Amino acid sequence: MVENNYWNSKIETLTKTELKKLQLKRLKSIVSHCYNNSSFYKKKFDKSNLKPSDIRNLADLEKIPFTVKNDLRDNYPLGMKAAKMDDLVEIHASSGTTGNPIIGSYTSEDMTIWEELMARTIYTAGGRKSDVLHNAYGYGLFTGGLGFHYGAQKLGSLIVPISGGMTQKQIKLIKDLKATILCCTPSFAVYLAEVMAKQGIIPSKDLDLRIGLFGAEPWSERIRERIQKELSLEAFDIYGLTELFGPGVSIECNQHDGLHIWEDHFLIETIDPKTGEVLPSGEEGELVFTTLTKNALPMLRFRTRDISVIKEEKCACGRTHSRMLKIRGRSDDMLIIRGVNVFPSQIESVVMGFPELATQYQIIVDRPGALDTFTINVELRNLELYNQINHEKLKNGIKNKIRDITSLSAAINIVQCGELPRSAGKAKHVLDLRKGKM
Ligand code: DLL
Repeated sequence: MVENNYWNSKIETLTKTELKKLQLKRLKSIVSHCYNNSSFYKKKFDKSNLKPSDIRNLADLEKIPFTVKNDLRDNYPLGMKAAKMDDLVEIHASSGTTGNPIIGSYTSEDMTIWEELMARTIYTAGGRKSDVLHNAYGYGLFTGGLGFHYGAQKLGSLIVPISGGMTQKQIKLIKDLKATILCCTPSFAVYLAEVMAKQGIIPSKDLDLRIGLFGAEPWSERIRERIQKELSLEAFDIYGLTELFGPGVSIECNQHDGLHIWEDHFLIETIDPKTGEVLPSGEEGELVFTTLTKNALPMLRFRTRDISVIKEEKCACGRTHSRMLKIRGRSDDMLIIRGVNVFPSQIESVVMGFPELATQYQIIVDRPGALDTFTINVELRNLELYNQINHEKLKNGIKNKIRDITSLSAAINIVQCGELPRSAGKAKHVLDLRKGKM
């Protein structure tokens, strides 16, 4: 690989020893920053009888307690921040386990780092200044749209900030502006391919797409093959989460043999999701990240719930930063529907708010074509209600509440009292029929 294929060759090809030295320096500094500026972390450290000076080498990381999604929820909206309110310049958000979203906050220094990370990420997948980047990730609170936007601008590419939806317009602009990079969820890419095929568009002849940057939800090698063939482009997996800036935590290089994690900004561990025990690299487990450079909302040992395997060996592309294999699944019950994180408990809280409904409910997610379908079966509290209530009004009431919380439109089915399956053991509220179709 030639030198100019790196965004920052000095950083991307550091030896492991140099990388570890940099990580330790940054770890010590971020731990002190957390202790001195975040009451949340100070309390956590004090409770464990830990002082920043106890972190002397990378192995000492294990002394620090984990941070979990619930910490962010419990400290909603900005209770975990480690910067002054006045120094915050932006926030992003994703769904939490209840009605409260998870808020990620950024100082202007954080924004500069994120923009640089995203530029490096797009560059690693082959994106260059001369590219036209069609960005169909959602703009707004979601980190996807703006994350790509900032990175592409740093790179100097032409960005088309179309956001999600408007499929016809997307296709028209991809064609007319000669987009070369497509950024969207993999399921939207499949959908675009389907609509294009119906319109008689042949991507290899009619379009200029050459690269796709797909992430925000799990996707398989089967989907990759399909997208590559149907859209005539090279598909790259990109990973990230709101708690760790957003997209730009890791990306595949042209070897497509795992996603390089930017280890100058993140420390990575894999743990046994049941016991919390740290696993040797190469073993499958839950990914745990420590941010080394984030100021507003640093994450010390953040449990992602995402299951993967870490490969430490140097990649054939020349980069030394470790790789994570494609996400294998999650260790909690979070669903990702059309790229949006949804917890069954969010749906439950809506159902429980309607006195006409029983406590039974069922969430059915499927992917009959390219896009996810999202159906909620709810059951009436007693038999008499069936003829007494206005079904349409109740359905719309539930639908609107679900949309408020998840931003998704769900199909609601009201069934008669006693119709939904009961279980003797753990209630099974979720039927994810997408498995095997992805
Ligand atoms: O989905 C950030 C992102 C935007 C990544 C655009 C890539 C592209 P959240 O909404 O906070 O952030 O959701 C984070 O999505 O914990 C994973 O479970 C899942 N996820 C993200 N990327 C991937 C991926 C964005 N490439 C959660 N493969 C994470 C599998 C992914 N799952």
